[in-house]
Amino acid sequence: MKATLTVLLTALVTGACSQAPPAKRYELTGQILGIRSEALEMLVKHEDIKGFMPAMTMPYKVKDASLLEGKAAGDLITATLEVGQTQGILTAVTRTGHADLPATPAGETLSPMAVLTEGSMVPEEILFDQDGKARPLSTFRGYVLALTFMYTTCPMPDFCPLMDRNFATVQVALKKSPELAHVRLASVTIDPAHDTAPVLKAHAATLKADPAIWSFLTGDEQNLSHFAAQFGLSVMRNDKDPTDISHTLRTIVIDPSGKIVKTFSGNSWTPAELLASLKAVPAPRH
Ligand SMILES: [Cu+2]
Repeated sequence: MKATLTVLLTALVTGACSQAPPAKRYELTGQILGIRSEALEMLVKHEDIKGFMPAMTMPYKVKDASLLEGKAAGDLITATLEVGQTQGILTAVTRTGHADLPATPAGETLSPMAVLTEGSMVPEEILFDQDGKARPLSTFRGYVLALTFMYTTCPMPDFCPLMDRNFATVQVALKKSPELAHVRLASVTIDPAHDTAPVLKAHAATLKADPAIWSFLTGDEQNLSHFAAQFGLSVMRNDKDPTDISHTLRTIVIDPSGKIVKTFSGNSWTPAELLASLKAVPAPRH
């Protein structure tokens, strides 16, 4: 018995050190709403993925260009979603038919209001931090701020969890760079109903977020959706299922006067790129 346990433990430890855990595979059924060949990406509106995530509309990377061949917006598909440690990717895509596109195209094109451009002032927004303290956006004036959007239960490792990992990497760099002591990070939840202050506080702890540098912010759901939309971020909620949130990504660099310096779309930006853009903003004079 003891020997068996030792063998088992050794196997577990060796396995953990030598290789990443195997990717999990899920079958997905849905419709292609758009294709970006150059990014090896398709926007898919899919049904529930049993055991993984609710019905959503999201961009997915495909493993290689051949999977996009002969596919067009409107195609009905079945596909295999392979979810590893850091990303989810489609490894097989089969066309099963074709249907008209939904009347309202989802995803990047859906932007219900004018998007703030670089150089415009970020409007005031009342937010609350992970301690439940009011944190109006204007309290970040005088700092260079990187702000992103996420939610703690996002199931896609290369979406919100990637934003968290990138910010964690940037925080490590900030701590080593006294010349960047005026930089702050803020992660704003798009799921305030679930992501209350205590939930955000626990989430921040798992990421080793230093509250002096990195805040997690929540607020009123409607206000937050409106706030996020101003940066071009689309959030679509399923009225019947609160866990079903389809969304895009935006990360914004804001200067000490409250002006937008740069907007990163999607998930392909790197911590080094964000750091470079934070460094390029002149430090505030005190
Ligand atoms: Cu997400």
